[in-house]
Amino acid sequence: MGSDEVIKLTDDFGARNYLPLPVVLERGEGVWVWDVEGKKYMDMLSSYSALNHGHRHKEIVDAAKKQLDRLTLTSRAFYNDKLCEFQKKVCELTEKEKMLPMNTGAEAVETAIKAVRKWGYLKKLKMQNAKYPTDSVNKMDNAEIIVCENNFHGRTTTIVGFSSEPQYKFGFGPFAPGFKMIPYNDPDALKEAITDNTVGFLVEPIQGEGGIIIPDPRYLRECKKICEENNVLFMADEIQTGLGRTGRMFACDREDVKPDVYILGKALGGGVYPVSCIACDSEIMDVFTPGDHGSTFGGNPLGAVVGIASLDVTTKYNLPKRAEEMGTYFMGELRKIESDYIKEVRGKGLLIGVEVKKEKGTARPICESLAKEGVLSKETHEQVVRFAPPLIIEKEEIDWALERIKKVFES
Ligand code: IF1
Repeated sequence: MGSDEVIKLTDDFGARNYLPLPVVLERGEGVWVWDVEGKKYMDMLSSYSALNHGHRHKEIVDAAKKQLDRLTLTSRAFYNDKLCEFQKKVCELTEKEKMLPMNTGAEAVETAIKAVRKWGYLKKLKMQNAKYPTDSVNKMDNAEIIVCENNFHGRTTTIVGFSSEPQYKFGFGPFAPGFKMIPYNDPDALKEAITDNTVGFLVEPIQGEGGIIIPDPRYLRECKKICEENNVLFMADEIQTGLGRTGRMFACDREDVKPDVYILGKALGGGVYPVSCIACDSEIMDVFTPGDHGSTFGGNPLGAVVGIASLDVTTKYNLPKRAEEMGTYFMGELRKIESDYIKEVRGKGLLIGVEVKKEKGTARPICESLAKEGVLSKETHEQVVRFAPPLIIEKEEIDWALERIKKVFES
């Protein structure tokens, strides 16, 4: 089928919850993808940072293929022989004592919310002796979690309930209580918002969907200190910024901040399979007792093998360092482009945003022109063109993209 027919069929039988660029992809390899007419594109979105390893990384695909011929799913009613190795790897990487495997990022965020709330009730809000099922669950309804304006943590109704983006909320209420919103990049706002009922602070080290918003240096460190002083858990959503994207293994590493709870996803699945998790010490994770929480696919052996391979490839090829080096080069070259469309080029590692001046319109037409030139990107928050190529990208490939990006921005 040609692109037009695929697009029509997709629109005829599918929900209209996206407005994709008119590009119909059928094959991917490394940083490259091909459409059904055989046109070649460079993928500079990486599925919003889930493709840090590029399309179909051989070592990840080979690991998955081998496991597909052995065992794919057992549920957690039984053990499997791969999850333990994946758990150990994540704990070593995050220097945390325990991890809990889930599938999508939103599920990991929801898991972190449940862990931190229950930790709050049992270990902070004076309900140490609360016993299930004798104690009324309804008494446990005062835990508060602080979130930031312009956050993006996923699409479940609990999560969109604390979004500041009206469209993500419109028509989906009523929303879960117990969340308080503060401005991003303002440690004093955090200090003022904390009450005796505050159990957690949920934050993206860099706001992706918010438009690649990079907080001041020391922001994360100051917030971590405020959390420690108030016995509030620091929950880092590293689903998009983690695993090398921003030039360090975790974006929190830039400020030597060790979150109380890591929330991971996207690239953890190697661009092959949905894998997410939270990682934290036993003092928090042990609030979960058998039957408290779970999921059909969380911790399945196929996902575990893909997760292991994803982490092995990330460390073996030192993808964080590559992101730092290639990102510095890429941003340096982007900043040399002479164009009265460009308001600012910002980013960390290979999470880069080019902000288009409002008076010149939105970023969408730029993304459409870039796609015609063979560069796939995506606007974020109207005005920003996001460039987030796979971390395996070579300098020559960046130069290939720069030629076309220059042509679009200079024309
Ligand atoms: C869409 C945005 C990016 C995330 C962070 C949790 C999640 C995401 C920091 C949830 C997911 C995705 C969702 C996808 C587009 C993309 C996105 F534009 F929506 F906001 F990357 F910036 N925390 N982000 O970025 O993970 O449940 O999706 O696995 O919803 O269209 P998920």
